[in-house]
Amino acid sequence: VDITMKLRHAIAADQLALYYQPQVDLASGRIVSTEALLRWHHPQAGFIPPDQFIPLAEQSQLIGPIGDWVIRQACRDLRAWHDAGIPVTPVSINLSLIQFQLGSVPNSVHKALSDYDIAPELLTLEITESVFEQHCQALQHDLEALGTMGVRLSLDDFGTGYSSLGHLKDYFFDEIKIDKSFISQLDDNPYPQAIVKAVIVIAEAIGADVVAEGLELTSQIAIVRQLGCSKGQGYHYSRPIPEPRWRQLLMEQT
Ligand code: G
Ligand code: G
Ligand code: MN
Ligand code: NA
Repeated sequence: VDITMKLRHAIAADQLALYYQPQVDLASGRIVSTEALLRWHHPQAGFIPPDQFIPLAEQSQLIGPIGDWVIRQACRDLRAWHDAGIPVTPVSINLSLIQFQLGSVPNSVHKALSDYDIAPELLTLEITESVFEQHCQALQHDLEALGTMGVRLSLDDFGTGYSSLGHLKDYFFDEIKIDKSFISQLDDNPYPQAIVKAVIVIAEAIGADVVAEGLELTSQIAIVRQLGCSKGQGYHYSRPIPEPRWRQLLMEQT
């Protein structure tokens, strides 16, 4: 309750920040895109991890304004990089189901893209697979509207949810992210390898890109590449970093 009160003031008090984690082409090691991850620094309580405050934001519906802040901040950053002459890559942001239930997502995205004059294909919306576990009237319609708008849609944490394949039948996704729980087991066991291979084949069949998450070891990178995955992210390449360092990385790559 106390922390929810603090969270209520976090936007106005300028305590939120987007960190950026590179997504790389596994063959060349080049950065091709990035995932924006929300961070909250409270002046007294210190760093509060998203695993703690996102659920509170969802319960209190603060995820509405916080989610809108994330959408706008990603577009603001894209605009700033572009204006600084930095060759930008697409940015992925994470969305919560509650944001769709609150009914604001397509409008917020459309307004942010238009206010900051950002090409829709520079924005990818990650939706975690668990959103499909609860009924949400708006979801199908909103995802279609967002797809029509031209933003990319990504199915996050793939393989961890209930009835993963059903979602691929009912919705269109440009990208599938293989959950890090599969990647962390790749070395030990043939079954995760078989499953990752199958996901890559399914993604190819439906025309979706695949991103391997949680790459920490060169051995994991070698295995996912051998299985046909061309893109990944993880601590091996970089942790999520503050915007100034991300900007530096982008500039160094030119
Ligand atoms: O950054 P980290 O790995 O600690 O993130 C923990 C969890 O918080 C992940 O599931 C991630 O998707 C989620 N998360 C991070 N940033 C955001 C955000 O901006 N919005 C939502 N809804 N979830 C986020
Ligand atoms: O749920 P989602 O995939 O959006 O969350 C991404 C989370 O995974 C972020 O909190 C990020 O900090 C974390 N993450 C990114 N790379 C790695 C990694 O290589 N290993 C582990 N354990 N976590 C990672
Ligand atoms: Mn994600
Ligand atoms: Na994920």
